[in-house]
Amino acid sequence: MNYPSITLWSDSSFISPWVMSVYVALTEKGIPFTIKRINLLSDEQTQTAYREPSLTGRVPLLQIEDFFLNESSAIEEYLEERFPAPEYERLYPRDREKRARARELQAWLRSDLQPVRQERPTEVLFAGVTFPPLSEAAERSAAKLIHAALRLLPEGQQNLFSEWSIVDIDLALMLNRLALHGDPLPVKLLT
Ligand SMILES: N[C@@H](CCC(=O)N[C@@H](CS)C(=O)NCC(=O)O)C(=O)O
Repeated sequence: MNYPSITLWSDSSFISPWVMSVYVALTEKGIPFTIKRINLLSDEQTQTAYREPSLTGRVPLLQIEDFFLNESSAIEEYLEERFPAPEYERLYPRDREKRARARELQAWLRSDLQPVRQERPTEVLFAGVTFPPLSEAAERSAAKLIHAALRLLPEGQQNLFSEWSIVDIDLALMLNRLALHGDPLPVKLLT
């Protein structure tokens, strides 16, 4: 197969969960790609080259030939259409309603739970950094996350939708902000 030239742009420290999600999506699809790193704060020359084609100036940014796309879940939906199952690994559930639920969860994980994201940043995941105990707001936010995860995860299963999907990665990354920090989680979510 003649693959198009694909580049995934990441932050230079590899601490973006959204870059990781797209990295997993590309890897699961089995498509060859290269990674370019950008120092979002200081590397002016790279920033200029990066910012022009990027709509949002954020990472991840996917480049396929001369097409550029930001926003991790939009990238994943695009990859799913462009490299569809069964030839390539499926990223989203087969079933329509489960697929809708998966998109719902992706949108929610990317837009809500700000206190957890602030007080348990991804340095917890990728650098083992520890932070002060959760504030009340973060406790409430964590409780919402736990409630949703318990409700969605079927008993005795490791995947949300009875088959692997990219949303398993997104949810695991969010839960691991708490788990790897030693914040309490129900046993069902730890195993
Ligand atoms: N909703 C976006 C979030 C992207 C995002 O927040 N990226 C951060 C790194 S984790 C970033 O680029 N921050 C630098 C900036 O906003 O200028 C996605 O899912 O791709």
